[in-house]
Amino acid sequence: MPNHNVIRNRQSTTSPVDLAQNGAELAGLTAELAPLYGDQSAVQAERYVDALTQFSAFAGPGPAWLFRAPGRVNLIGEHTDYNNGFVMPIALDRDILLVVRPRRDRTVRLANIEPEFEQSAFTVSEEIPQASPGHWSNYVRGAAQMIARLAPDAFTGMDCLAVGAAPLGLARGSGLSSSSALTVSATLALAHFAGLNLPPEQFVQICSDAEWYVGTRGGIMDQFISLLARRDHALFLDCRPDVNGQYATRHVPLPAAYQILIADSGVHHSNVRGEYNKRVASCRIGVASLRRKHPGITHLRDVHSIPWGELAPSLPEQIGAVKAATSGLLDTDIPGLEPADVLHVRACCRHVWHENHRVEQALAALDSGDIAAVGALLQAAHASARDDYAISTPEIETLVASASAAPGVVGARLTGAGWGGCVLVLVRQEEAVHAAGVIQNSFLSAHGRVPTIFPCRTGAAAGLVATVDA
Ligand code: NG1
Repeated sequence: MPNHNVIRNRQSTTSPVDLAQNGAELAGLTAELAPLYGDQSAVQAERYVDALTQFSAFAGPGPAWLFRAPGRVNLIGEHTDYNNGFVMPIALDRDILLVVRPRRDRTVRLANIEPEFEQSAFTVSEEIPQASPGHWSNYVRGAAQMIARLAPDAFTGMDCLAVGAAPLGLARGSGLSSSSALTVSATLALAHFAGLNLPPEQFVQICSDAEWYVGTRGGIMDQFISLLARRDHALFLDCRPDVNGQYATRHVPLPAAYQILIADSGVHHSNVRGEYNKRVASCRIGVASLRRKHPGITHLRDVHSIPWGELAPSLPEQIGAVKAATSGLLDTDIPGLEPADVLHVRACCRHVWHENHRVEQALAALDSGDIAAVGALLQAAHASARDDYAISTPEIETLVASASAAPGVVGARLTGAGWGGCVLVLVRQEEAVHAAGVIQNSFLSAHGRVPTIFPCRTGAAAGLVATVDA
């Protein structure tokens, strides 16, 4: 279980308010946060102090535990994780921070530093009812239910203040995985207080199950990169476990002469989403259709080495949700799927099959330093996400088109689930600022506002940061 404890049990008697007013203390905290945040640690120290101040107003003075989990951007490999395929995410230095204190009465009390996210409370059990659909507390409820099922007697409760990074660009639905960062940090806290020391594979599965509780039939990419992040590296992850339930991973150094920019379209999807689950359904129907010729396969990944041209004729171009269910091609309940939905099975499978190959090719190109090839793969991945997976939007298209034409840019693509969110731009270091200006101007002309663009600074893995007095 990750445990950074960079601020080693800061048991000073200094209150957060004193800390904020005491320049020397703040400088000390900044230094202690440097291993996690590098040149952003002064800003982060202020964020931490603010968090502790608000936590003591919420829960009263006393000890507090600080857990954090990073957001992520995905270099390449979109919608492949739940097909047991390949992905290559990068952890961001933008994270979700939880300030927590355990309770003994099986109650979880939740507050959020952003006032638009209302407070919530629930009793811990193996069947925790959801708050209203889309309520932020559902991610913590899901995590608590999973931990309670695993250790029914160990877990008690907690007071918890969530500190998002929305002002830092980690808004919900931005495709930077803030929902998983919340789920991972909550699971870290809950497992910690339940005395559970879980292996990464099991931890990741619990987090993923917690997101299924919320409603998204997602994969394991976000949770893995959160746990295994390494500075200045992407993570190549094979989402198909081996016979022992282990996953193959490899840290891949990012090319030093290049910068990744993240351009936020400002259009944010809700993570409880029928459109996402429709794509999941299309892939499952694809597998069921292919099973007639290739019995025993469970995921699209299992036909990775069979040429696409041989697979395509077995896949329906499209099929209605009702027909898929009555003909036995879709045997599980998928939240958000409506009887009138039409599923574009062949195009979805075509995206996934090719995207898996693109991730492998991108890994080889990064290994050999062929950045032009990486850029071409990013462009191809975007075209496939737009044309075959149908997850782009006009705002995303403006960002990708203007980035692709900007000087020094080698490739740009939609990153994350889609339907808005962010675009990743790979650009030569020295031209990054200029390219960002070009993209912002084009977007302003097309949509009447300036999009946020920020450099991707890699972040550290999720974990317990410190225990402190709040
Ligand atoms: P976003 O929406 O970017 O956080 C979602 C899924 C991922 C993956 C990507 C698409 C969850 C928690 N996250 O990520 O697993 O499928 O879409 O590649 O479901």
